[in-house]
Amino acid sequence: MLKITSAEFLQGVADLRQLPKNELREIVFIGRSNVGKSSLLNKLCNKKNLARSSSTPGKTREINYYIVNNGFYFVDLPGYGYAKVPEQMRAGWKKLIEEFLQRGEPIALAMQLIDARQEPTPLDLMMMDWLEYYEVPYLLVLTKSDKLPFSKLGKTVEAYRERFHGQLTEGCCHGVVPFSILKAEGRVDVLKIIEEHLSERPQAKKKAV
Ligand SMILES: Nc1nc2c(ncn2[C@@H]2O[C@H](COP(=O)(O)OP(=O)(O)O)[C@@H](O)[C@H]2O)c(=O)[nH]1
Ligand SMILES: [Mg+2]
Repeated sequence: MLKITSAEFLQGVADLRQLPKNELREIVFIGRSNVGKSSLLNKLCNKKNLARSSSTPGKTREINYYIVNNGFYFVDLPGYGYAKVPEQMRAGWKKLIEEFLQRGEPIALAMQLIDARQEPTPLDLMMMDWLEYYEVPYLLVLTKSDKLPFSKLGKTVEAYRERFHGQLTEGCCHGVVPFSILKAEGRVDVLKIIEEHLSERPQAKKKAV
């Protein structure tokens, strides 16, 4: 299993011209404000305050780069879905995220976070459509899984698998993993999948036969 030995904040990026010069492979974290993105990042790295759990949701409009093991990046995309964000800022957010995803190759894997207790929001579904469109492989992480009773959680995971990772869906979803910061449920699974994707070389895009 992947062992994280170092993780440091590198820089915030508000414009793609500011991307880090050293092009390393990226694990990208996506989700609405308050879904548990910072908590997941911190837990994976076993660092309490690597990613700040922001008290003002929707405030971070920058893409945050963290350098991990001096070999790859964790990339925290700005959270979405915060009601008080002005329309103009929302348009800026869309443009930034789409341009970011279009780069394709450096992205080894995206983590799409959804609260285990909730249905995907329209913005979650839009994000997943973008991931499919730009052929970005992604893992669906169901956060705050401790808040559901065990049996309900099992059913929820199954329902998500069927919908996004079933035999009939040939898309980019590479799995569904429940996660909780209490007892670090899901940490090992997530780290294993990250390792698999980092060791795969970027390939030419699949062509339909
Ligand atoms: N019970 C529980 N609470 C969580 C979990 N993950 C995050 N939270 C809480 O949810 C809130 C938002 O988390 P945060 O990581 O800041 O979300 P972000 O806005 O997506 O970065 C915080 O109060 C966290 O303590 C979890 O697995 N279980
Ligand atoms: Mg955060």
